[in-house]
Amino acid sequence: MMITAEVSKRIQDLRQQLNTYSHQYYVLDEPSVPDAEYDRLYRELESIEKEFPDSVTADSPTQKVGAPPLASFTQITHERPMLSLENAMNETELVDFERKVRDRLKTEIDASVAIEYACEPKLDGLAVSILYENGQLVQAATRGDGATGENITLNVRTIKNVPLVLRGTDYPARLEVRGEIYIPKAGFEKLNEDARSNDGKVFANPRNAAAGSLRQLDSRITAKRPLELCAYSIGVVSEEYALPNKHEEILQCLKQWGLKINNDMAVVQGIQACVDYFAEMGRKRDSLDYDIDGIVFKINDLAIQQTLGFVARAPRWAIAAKFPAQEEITLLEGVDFQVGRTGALTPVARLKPVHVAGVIVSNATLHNMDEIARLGVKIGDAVIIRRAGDVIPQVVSVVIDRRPENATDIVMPTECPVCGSNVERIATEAVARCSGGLYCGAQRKEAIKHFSSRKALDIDGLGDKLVEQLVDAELINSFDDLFHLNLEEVAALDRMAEKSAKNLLASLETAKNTTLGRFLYALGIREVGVTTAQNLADYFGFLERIQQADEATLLAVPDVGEIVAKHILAFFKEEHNQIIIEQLKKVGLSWPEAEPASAEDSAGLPLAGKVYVITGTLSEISRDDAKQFLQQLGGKVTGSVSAKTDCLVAGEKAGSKLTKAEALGIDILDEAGFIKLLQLHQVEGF
Ligand code: 9MJ
Repeated sequence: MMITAEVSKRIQDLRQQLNTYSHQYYVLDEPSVPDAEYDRLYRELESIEKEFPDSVTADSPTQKVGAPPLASFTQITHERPMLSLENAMNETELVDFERKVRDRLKTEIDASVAIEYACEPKLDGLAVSILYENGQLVQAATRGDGATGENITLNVRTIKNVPLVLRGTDYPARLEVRGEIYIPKAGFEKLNEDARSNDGKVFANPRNAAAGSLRQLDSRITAKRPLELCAYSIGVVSEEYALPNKHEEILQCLKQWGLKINNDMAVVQGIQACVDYFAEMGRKRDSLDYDIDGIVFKINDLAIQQTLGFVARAPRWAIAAKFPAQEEITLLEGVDFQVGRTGALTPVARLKPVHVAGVIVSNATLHNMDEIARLGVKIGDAVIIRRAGDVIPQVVSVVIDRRPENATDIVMPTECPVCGSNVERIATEAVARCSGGLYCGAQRKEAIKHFSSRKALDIDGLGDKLVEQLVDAELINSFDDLFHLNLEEVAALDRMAEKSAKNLLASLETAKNTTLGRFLYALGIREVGVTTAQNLADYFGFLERIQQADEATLLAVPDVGEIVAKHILAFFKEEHNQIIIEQLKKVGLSWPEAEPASAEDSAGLPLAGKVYVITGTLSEISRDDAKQFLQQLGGKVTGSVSAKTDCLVAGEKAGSKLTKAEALGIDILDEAGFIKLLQLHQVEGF
């Protein structure tokens, strides 16, 4: 079919709009439209391109999904070699670096003039070269040995923040962008979490994950990995192009042309300021979104860089100062099994204490028995552990060569290490559980922590440590014991003054007046989260009706599927749970009970009969408030999208619920649309 000028124009507009939105989202970190709007435009472009296949160009935003697999990578010779960096292992070596620079530049820089440095966090990924010709991405290569690398063009094209077309018009006809491709911390955690639950490949660290993702012959796999590019220099540039005089200005050009540069970089005067920057970033290291292994200091003035030149394969005008390593070797001395609220037993590695990136580590998680099998780890092994940021330290791998003869297998205990009850593993689950329920001290502690938590009974002043003390001192064995505590007992506990003891007793009194939803959530029924608990409360209105409900009735409640229904039935069938509920009522826990709002009650309300789900991040309004407003207008709010859902309110970064809603053809409201809805119905404050 011939393409009309009108369609052609629409294609161009859509591509430009999508590129702009991607740039705002992935490069500037400033999303300007909800994901749903982006997706709508993307789908429109996709469908036009499907109708007019000849209109598809290599730089279309739809072409970032990967291509059929290659048989092998070809080699690319870098027009200009890609350099490595000299390392400084401590402050003295950094100061020495400047002294050597000054010695070489004696005739050019007066000793009284400070040298200016660009300080850049050193990302731990893979160095790449990306070539743009007339603004179009034409080639990408790994650094390789610095002289030749592998052609990874198809893979790099799939990376979300790598523009297929440069922005603006004032870029050189030929431009080689150099930078690091890496996986941010959150993306790495999610990648491994997904791999653990789907038997996929678990990566030891973000660097390996980035390397493994980039070196895929099938770029459609690369497209699914959370890779990012951070540009930090240029290689070849058309001769006629007049470049600025400072490294920092080149980075600003790259930014204008649509490439991400590091926002945490700084320009400072003199090596002492570099030392200070290093110390400050060292303090910030754990809280950054991405892993760094040091700081790169580069002389900012390009003329000075030129004068200094290179030695071997590293420039004389730059140096990398290294941070302490995030991975260390230590010994696995034993494995303990920790028991959680639902009885799940988690194996925890007891390690010979070792310093990792400034912190002494003596425990690491081993997740579950499948993970132990995957690692092939035994007690007595030398293991590599990794600590990055606030994430719990992980056992990354075993140093098999160092396995002692007396290394022993790790076995799941058959009895709970805390209470001695049987440990059971359901064939379909990765976890094994203690069958002791609230008889088990560990489960009791966790259950009481949950019972008193903010979204449950919200008992002010009853923190985790205090719960542990109370259980250990056998002052509380079950929920109702909390309400029998007396002042002397509480005040006698460690770190408890009389005033805080009084406050605790007062909050316990206050917490007795609760709601049915909170009470149900506080009971800790498996798979019953805040939303499901509230839905049960709204649907039944009375606790007794929930206790007596059969499976079919439970399934009618929004959000309740077969698994949840089974857990609810099993919970209320247990005699000791019935006793706990009776005891709680006896000590005075109460909540307003009322006939559930029937369709008739809300009939007059504007959203009567409509079922909403809220997902993603809302910026103007909290999710709790959003829910209340919808309910106020007669709507029902549930936690998961199904055919019963009428509308999904999708904030930023909405994930699988949005995908599902789209697949089911359910109405989707972004935040702006949601606020319009509230305005339309004259909700106060909007
Ligand atoms: C990293 N890895 O973040 C350089 N790097 O410059 C930065 N690496 C580099 N610069 C010249 N920020 C060679 C390598």
